[in-house]
Amino acid sequence: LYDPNCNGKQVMVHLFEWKWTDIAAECERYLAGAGFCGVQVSPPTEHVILPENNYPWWQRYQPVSYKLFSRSGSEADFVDMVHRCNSVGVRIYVDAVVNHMTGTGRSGTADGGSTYNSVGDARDFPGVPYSAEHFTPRDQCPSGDGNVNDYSNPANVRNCYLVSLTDLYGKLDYVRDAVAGYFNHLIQVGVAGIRIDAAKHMWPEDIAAVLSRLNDLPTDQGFPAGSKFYVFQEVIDQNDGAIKVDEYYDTGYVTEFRYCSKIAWGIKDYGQLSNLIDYGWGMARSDRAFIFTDNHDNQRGHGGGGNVITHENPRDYKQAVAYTLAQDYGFTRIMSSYFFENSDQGPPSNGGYSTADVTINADGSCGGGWVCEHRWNVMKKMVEFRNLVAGTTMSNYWNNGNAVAFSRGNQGFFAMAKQGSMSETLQTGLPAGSYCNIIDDCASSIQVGADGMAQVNINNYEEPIMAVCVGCGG
Ligand code: LAG
Ligand code: CA
Repeated sequence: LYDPNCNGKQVMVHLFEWKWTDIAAECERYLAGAGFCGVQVSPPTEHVILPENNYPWWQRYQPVSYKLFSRSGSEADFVDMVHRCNSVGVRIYVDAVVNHMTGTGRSGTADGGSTYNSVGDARDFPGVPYSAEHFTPRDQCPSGDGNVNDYSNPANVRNCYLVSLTDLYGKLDYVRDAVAGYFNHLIQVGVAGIRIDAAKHMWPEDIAAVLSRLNDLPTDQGFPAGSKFYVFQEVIDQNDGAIKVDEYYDTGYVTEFRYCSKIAWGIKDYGQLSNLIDYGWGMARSDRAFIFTDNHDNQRGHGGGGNVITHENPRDYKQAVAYTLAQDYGFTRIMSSYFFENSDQGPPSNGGYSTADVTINADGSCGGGWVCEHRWNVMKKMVEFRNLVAGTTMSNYWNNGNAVAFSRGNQGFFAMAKQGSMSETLQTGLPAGSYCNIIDDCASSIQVGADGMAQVNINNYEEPIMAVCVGCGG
């Protein structure tokens, strides 16, 4: 439940809207070598198709059945991806949408062939199958129009319809069995874990009841006997309502959205980095916190939005991700995006509904509208750093408001300078020796004396970051 099942590796990447064929190739050609734990993939289930909205990315958050057929590919493609990624030691984590089915008032046939009808009182999803009695009864929802509109009341948040999405009645054994059946199918294929979408809108005991029905992970996909599904739950707790992240600790990790605001603030004002993790704010304890600088929602103003740093500001973004991976709080995910002009826009396409391939340029960057932050040199090097220093704590913390530095046990040392330069004599915590900066591909280095002190110089406006470690880099 709490182990991502990736042999101690520390960083997941969300390949938002990528096709299964591209993810399989990315595992083999890049992620395995770069030391990634695994990939969060977009929802793999059959979903509504919305030409009238120009096939927005969010159509995949309106499932029609648990058949593995989506805009990212067929079940055969999905299985092939999971197997190929597992065989190079990169795990797959599914974005699981199980709080609800489609929005109300929708009907049609999904891409895997299942029909759906949520018009009027109809709640027909024969592909599962679900029908009207499997949705939360109206009298359980204390809101005037049946939609979530009062975050101070848990029954409102969890029993009403989230943006008019037909809400599954998680109290029922039938619904629990259906959702567990979907998850056990993923497990049998070799998926290592899930993000539970909209977990805040589900009762923790309903999630627990589903998880209690799950099988162990299959040994034929390289999981040690007795391995459990890794679970991280999307709970947006910004100290703005009745639902708190700690209600979900027994059922897995929780997304810590306050970290997104905190790191954005810290990059703007380095002084704030000193108290980045603020348990007074109610931030999740480290061994339950699932953290990220931005996600597919808040990078485009959805899911509550917020003040976050994204790839659109590369200089700040590199600092935000570097700091996130350097410090010791939480389990980390990095975002891999596509460029967009409006917040509904779907992924790069071949016209209409068909998602375009990810193209890889000769220099290793991506083309065709894909940003591929995870391929930026700083990100790749910091993944190496985080894996290497795993298990050590931060110490020798130094921060003068313009530059910051700290060590990770006696394994690593990190420094960052907001204005692009710094020159300080600092305690590195490292054994004596010469260490090169992996961020600039070892163009610069530091000499650590017998007392652990070193002269730390940074002179690089675009990437004002230093990361050195025992046994990394050149
Ligand atoms: C999540 N977290 O709790 C996802 O991270 C978030 O991306 C999902 O919303 C949400 N839960 C439901 O799974 C996304 C979009 C919404 C979109 C929804 C369903 O952010 O904008 O709603 O997916 O596709 C759309 C329309 C709404 C409409 C609704 C139902 O924007 O206006 O009411 O569909 O028809
Ligand atoms: Ca609900």
